Amino acid sequence: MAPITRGFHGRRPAVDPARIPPGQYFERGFPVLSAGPTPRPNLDTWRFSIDGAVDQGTIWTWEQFRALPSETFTVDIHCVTKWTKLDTTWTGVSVDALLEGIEATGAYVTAWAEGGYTTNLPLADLRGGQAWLAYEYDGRPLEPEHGGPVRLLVPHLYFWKSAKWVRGLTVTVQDEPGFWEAAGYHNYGDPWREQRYWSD
Ligand SMILES: Nc1nc2c(c(=O)[nH]1)N[C@H]1C(S)=C(S)[C@@H](COP(=O)(O)O)O[C@H]1N2
Ligand SMILES: [Mo]
Repeated sequence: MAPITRGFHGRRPAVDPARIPPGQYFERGFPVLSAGPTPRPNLDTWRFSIDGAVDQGTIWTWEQFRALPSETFTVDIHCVTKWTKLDTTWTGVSVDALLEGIEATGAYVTAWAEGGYTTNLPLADLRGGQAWLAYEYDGRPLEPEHGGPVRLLVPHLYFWKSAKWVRGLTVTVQDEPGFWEAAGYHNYGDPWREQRYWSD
């Protein structure tokens, strides 16, 4: 029988400070931040689209979307309100998989969500295994409060870029500030360069 060392069992592992971006604090919980009510879309009529500056617009039903190849991945997330959550595990479809066979003629994307939320990113930041449409968190269907049925997940940028209840990606030729970007948040939002506001 393995002896139990008292005082060691249950001790919290130290958080590696190198994983916490400047100005952020380590958060164990999962705060909810929404600029509006939580939508609960009907999956029978739900659609996801890629449109705008592309050779061919594409629309997926929920069934078609769920038939796309998925990945399970573990990433750190950083909210501009200063919390950082480490090792969050998600399942979803990479944006690379969605874009397969679609030729983009613009270099920017506006991700838009049910309820009107938008956020803009360079298309390059959604490619190369850096972004997903996530529909499971921690092995369970994504809760509505956290963006279920599906949210964008772009963990290398501040979390406001990860649009909850995402319904489409519109490729644009010009970079067009989204909801928070137009309200003074940084246009790009790299947490490691602490790009919180336009002036940063
Ligand atoms: N559609 C939508 N997506 C959104 C938001 C929102 O208000 N609406 N808030 C953003 C912000 S500011 C953050 S920090 C994260 C919060 O995600 P969470 O509630 O799952 O923590 O979602 C982002 N995506
Ligand atoms: Mo946020």
